[in-house]
Amino acid sequence: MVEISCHGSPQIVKEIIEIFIENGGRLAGRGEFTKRAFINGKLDLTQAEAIIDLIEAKTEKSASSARSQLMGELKRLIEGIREKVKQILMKIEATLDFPDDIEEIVSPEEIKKIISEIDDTIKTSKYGKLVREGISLAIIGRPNVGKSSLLNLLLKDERAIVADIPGTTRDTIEEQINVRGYLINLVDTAGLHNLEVGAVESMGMNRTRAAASEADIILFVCEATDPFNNDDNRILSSIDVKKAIYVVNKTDLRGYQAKEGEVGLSIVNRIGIVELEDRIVEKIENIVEPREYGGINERQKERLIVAENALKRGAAGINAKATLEMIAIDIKEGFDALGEITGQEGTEEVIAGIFDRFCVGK
Ligand SMILES: Nc1nc2c(ncn2[C@@H]2O[C@H](COP(=O)(O)OP(=O)(O)OP(=O)(O)O)[C@@H](O)[C@H]2O)c(=O)[nH]1
Ligand SMILES: [Mg+2]
Repeated sequence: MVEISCHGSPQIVKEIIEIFIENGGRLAGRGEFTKRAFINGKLDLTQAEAIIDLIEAKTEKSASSARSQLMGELKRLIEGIREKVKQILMKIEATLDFPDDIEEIVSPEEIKKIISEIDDTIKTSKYGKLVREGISLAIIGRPNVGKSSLLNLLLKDERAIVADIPGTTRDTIEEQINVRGYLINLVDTAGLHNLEVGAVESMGMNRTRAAASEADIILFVCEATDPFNNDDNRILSSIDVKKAIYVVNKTDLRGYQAKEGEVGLSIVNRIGIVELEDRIVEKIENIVEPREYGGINERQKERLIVAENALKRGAAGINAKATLEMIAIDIKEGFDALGEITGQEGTEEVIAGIFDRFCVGK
């Protein structure tokens, strides 16, 4: 390996690269260095994927999840499960020529234990999705209650226009924020009301309704001067209140005693923010069980489901006294699917797909 230190001007770098290429060198491909580490057995596929996760990590929790996967946490887990499947497969294969009562060789309970281990791992995909993609949180309420002010406050930036005119926000505004290490996709929306509206405002309100139904969490905002009035209640009846955190804003205008399950807020006086964050975190941790370390990604989840289903068929086969060959086919399918997670099995295509997500130089 040769490392070149040169002056940083693009022209000098370009000329040096050209000299190398003229002499038989070539530019590295996407993720080529990581791919080589994978091919040489220094990393498995889950660790290679963790490198992308780490590069893309936007919050502490995203980074620590990626780091634990990079250290081989998931690799060891999957290899452990796969080893157990292999033991079963070997037992079946060893007795293929001496057909005996299959239940004496492998019990369905043994397979069920593995299935439940796989199931536990699949459950971590919720946390995996949270740390990779974030959780969606929509700010919903009637016009002028301070929704955009709340977005700006949480974002610590004057992103959205705030004005004392109902109907200021026409379109949804999306931004990512970090609340105590959790990645949140925050959506500010157009205020919902029942008055005559023009075409643009009505399109905006349709987007609000879509945002409310897609959100994992809804910040329902109303005003301390007139909290939970008919308009508020009409909105509340149109959303899934299980997802809602009730926020009563503008408590500076009129003293408001927040009831159980409500957060009193004054955005102008910056009062109630810590409590609001507490509620958001609480809500997230109700939806997704917090974990010390990583959750699996969509690819890994899909392969685990394939493995789980194959093993279920294998266990059913044993119960139904199917032939050893038939049972072995199912168990082997499970074994292979697990191997595709770590990259011990699998096509060049899958592997190429993973490294294509890298940038050059990684
Ligand atoms: N007194 C007081 N005024 C506030 C507070 N929060 C927001 N406001 C004011 O309320 C008005 C409306 O705020 P916005 O954030 O634009 O309200 P909105 O809910 O986004 O309104 P639409 O986009 O029209 O639906 C602005 O004049 C804000 O300055 C608060 O805590 N106290
Ligand atoms: Mg607004």
